[in-house]
Order: sequence, then C-alpha cells, then structure tokens
Amino acid sequence: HPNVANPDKTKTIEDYQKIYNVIAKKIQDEDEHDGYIGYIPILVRIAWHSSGTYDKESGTGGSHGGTMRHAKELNDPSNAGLHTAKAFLDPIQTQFPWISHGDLYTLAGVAAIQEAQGPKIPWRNGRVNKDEDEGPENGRLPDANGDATYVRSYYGRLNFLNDRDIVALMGCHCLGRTHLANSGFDGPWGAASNVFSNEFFVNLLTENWKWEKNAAGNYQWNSPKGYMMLPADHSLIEDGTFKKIVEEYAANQDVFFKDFSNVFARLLENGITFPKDQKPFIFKTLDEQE
Ligand code: CCH
Repeated sequence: HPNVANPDKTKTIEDYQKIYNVIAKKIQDEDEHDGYIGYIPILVRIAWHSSGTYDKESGTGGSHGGTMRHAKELNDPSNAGLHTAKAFLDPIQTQFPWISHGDLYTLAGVAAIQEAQGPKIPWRNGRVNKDEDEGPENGRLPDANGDATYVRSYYGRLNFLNDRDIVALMGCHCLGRTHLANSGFDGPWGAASNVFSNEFFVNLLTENWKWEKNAAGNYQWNSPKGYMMLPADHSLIEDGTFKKIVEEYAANQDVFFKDFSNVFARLLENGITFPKDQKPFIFKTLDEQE
C-alpha cells in the first residue's frame, strides 16, 4: 500500500519544536474553552480520529493524507465537535505552511498529551497531503455502544490485536468529556479532564456504576460523583482479560504511561512506511524549556 512517508530533509527537530511550542502556548492562552477544560482533549481527539479510520486490509484511511481537513471526513457524524480542533490549528497551519496536515494533526495530539503531564510520545514527520476523494468513507470510527467483542474486532481492523494495546488506548478517556450535542452521551469520565493520568482505570474499578438513560435517550454508566462511562469503556471490566489489565494500570501509573506512549505513537503512524533510518523526534514540554 502506497502510504510512504516523505520527510522534508531540510527540517530538523527544532523546526517541529517551534510548532509544538506554538500549539502548547495557545493551549495555555485559550484555557477557558469548553468550561475551562481547554483544548487538550479535542486536540488529542483530532489526532486519534485522523488515525482511527485505518483499515489494514485495504491500506486506506489513517493519518497519512491529512484528509480530516476536508468536509467529507470532518462532517462524519463521529467527528462532531472536531471542527473546533481544526479551527484551533488552521492559523498554525497558515503560520507554518510547510507542515503537512497529517503531520500537524498528529503533532497536536502529541503536544496535548505531553502538556497534560502525560508521557513523552515519540513522533515522526513525513505525512503527505491527499485530496478529499482519497480519504476514507464515513463510519469507520468505533461505536460507543460496543461490547468487548466489538471493541476487539474494531481494534483488530487497525491491526491492534493485543489486549494491552486496546486497554492502554482507551485510558485516553482520562481526558475530556462527552457532550450530548456531539455524541448523544453526557458527562466527564473523571475529575481532572485536562490532566493525563490513570484516573480512568481507577474510576472504572472504584465508582459505583449505574446503567441510566441520559437526556438524549441513550444508556450510559453513571456514578454518584457525576462521572460517566460509555458502554465500550465499561466493557473493559466486563471481560476478564481486559479487567486484569485495567487493574494493573489502576495500580501502576508508570506501566500505563509506558504502554500508552508506545501504542499511541504506533496509532499515529499506523499504515505509514517511514524510511528505515528515520529516528523519531521527542519534544520538550514548555516547562522543560523554561
Ligand atoms: Fe474517545 N470518545 N472513544 N478515545 N475520546 C469521546 C471523546 C473522547 C470512543 C468514543 C468517544 C478513544 C477511543 C474511543 C478521546 C480519546 C480517545 C466521545 C465523546 C465518545 C462517544 C465525544 C463528544 O461527545 O464530544 C470509543 C467508542 C472508543 C473506542 O475505542 C481513544 C483510543 C482515544 C485516544 C487515544 C478524547 C480525548 C475525548 C474527549 C474529547 C472532548 O471533547 O473532551
């Protein structure tokens, strides 16, 4: 499959660190977004939804072509709400016109995770802009109502066949919240929606979850503290093998960070062939540069 990266050899890590810094600074400056959660979660989500369309059989979809910028993909109902992430990034694209859209969307996810005090995410450049009709068809992102069998088959299509990869990725739901207007679900997964941590796993195991209908008529799991879980989230404690991994991550945040860093980096590169000798960049946080 012809998803071959074409990294610009005239650009160095310093060039991309500059873009990282502009993203990170803008996250700090626009902290009032979404009830003072800020832009961290939605920037992670645009990176993930750009990548989560990949299909290992056909080699189509994924972050390579930056096709999320086109109306066809952005208007997929699963992407409701992502126009705010695109609007956040568009002026940065104008400021650095040499970066490809796929590189910018994935770099934004890396910056957001790291600025949220998450693990370092190794990242490589070289995605190339593709046209609208080269993007994936709508409907390839996961259904929130899925059970454990559905979740495994969805990630299998991405070529993530290992249960640890799946559970680690879902831990990203420590960030952000669901919005009735976007998805028909309502509420946050935890208390600290802009801090990357293992809180998602702790809450899955320790909250008293009740199966309730929300204002849009959809069923979700709610806790007395006002937290929520999607059916697909809750499936991780319904399946014995998934649950053991949830317990491990709840007990040991370092193990979660290590596994998440590894699988998120692979998610952002899924289906792309990079030159053999291309080393990943590891960016500094704003704090580390003070
Ligand atoms: Fe997710 N996610 N996600 N998710 N997601 C939603 C929001 C976020 C599923 C469904 C939903 C991942 C995996 C899954 C984020 C990151 C990741 C919402 C609410 C739904 C529904 C959208 C709304 O209403 O605004 C399902 C199903 C899966 C199954 O695998 C993975 C993997 C990641 C990252 C690695 C983040 C962050 C958000 C919060 C966005 C926000 O606006 O706060």
